[in-house]
Amino acid sequence: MSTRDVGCCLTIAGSDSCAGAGLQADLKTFMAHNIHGLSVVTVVTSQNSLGVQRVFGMPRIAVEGQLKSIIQDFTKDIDGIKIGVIFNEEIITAIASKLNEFRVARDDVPIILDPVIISSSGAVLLQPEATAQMVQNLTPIVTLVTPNIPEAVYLLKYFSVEQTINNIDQMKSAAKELQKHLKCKHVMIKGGHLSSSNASSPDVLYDGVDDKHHVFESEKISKNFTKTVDGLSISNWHGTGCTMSSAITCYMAKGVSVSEAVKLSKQYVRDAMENSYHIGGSKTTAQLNHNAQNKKFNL
Ligand code: PXL
Repeated sequence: MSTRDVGCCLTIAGSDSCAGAGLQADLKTFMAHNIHGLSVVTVVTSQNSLGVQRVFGMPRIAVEGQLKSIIQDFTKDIDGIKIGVIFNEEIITAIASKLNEFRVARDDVPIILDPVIISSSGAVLLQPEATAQMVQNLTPIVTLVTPNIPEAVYLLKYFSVEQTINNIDQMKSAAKELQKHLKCKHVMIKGGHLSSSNASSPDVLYDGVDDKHHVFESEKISKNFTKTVDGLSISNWHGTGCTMSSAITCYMAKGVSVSEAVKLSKQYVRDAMENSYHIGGSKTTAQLNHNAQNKKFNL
């Protein structure tokens, strides 16, 4: 971290036209943490509160061009990097080659990958044939990978590990197994999809450097947990995964340990959910409030 009092993080992610997820969620999260956000666009999605209608991947040259401009000018400024939607082989190749260049000068910068595979409405955000490229060239240079349960199951299956994840013990073994195969430093599995009857949503971190598990318990942040927002019974908060991984990026950029960063980011997401509001046609989806800390200044 430099002596300036504003941090600087980069998000390499997809654009969400309703600005609840993707790079828009990342930039809001960065700003709420007093961090200047840089952004590289990988895909442009057409979406609204009802779902994702279209996904347009950027050409490789466009991703490379953005990263080249950022690296040329901001290499010494960047404190953390978050990666979201990476979509296809050519985009992953561009990201991996440019980040390898960046890492020659800055191998101290934490890189957090949220392995987004499919949107809640079913749109493909990682083409199946691109998984190989991701695990060969990208995850080995990543500090922390943050799958949710379906993503963890999908990735384990790619490595021929057939595992169901229904409880904390299975989350623990899955996180450790994934860390070994993905060759990243740490894996954190988000428990929002855990099909348990209780209201707990545990996240499990496997710290591959210290060979240690950390379990973070909290009230459920998931589809089964409903809350009344603006008179509607809300069961879905769009962009919680993006927000959590970008909040972790902020805390790690500030020099906080990976386990402390996960704990703090859970609280940030919780506050944004508690203060959420409703727009658009969906009767079950609310928007995260990234301004929760400043609510008292609202007019
Ligand atoms: O929430 C995952 C996600 C990330 N990034 C973009 C998305 C979505 C889900 O729809 O559209 C751009």
